[in-house]
Amino acid sequence: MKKLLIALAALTFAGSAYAQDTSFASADLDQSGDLTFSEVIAVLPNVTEEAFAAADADGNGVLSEAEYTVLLESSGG
Ligand SMILES: [Ca+2]
Ligand SMILES: [Ca+2]
Repeated sequence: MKKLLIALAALTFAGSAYAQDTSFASADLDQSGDLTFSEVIAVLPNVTEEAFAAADADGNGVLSEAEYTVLLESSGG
């Protein structure tokens, strides 16, 4: 029974680590109002440079909140 509780606690811990805050505000570390590639991969490590460039609709090299929202949706949340 004790082993089961430890396993459950470990699962709960893994679950909270997975549920990372990917909101625009928390991703924008320097609060510049847009996200650089390094800011994006800090919260979404699976995003490639290609995916970042594809989400950058106006091609200015950074993602606005609207562009980031599109990226979040296309990367499956
Ligand atoms: Ca920023
Ligand atoms: Ca942009």
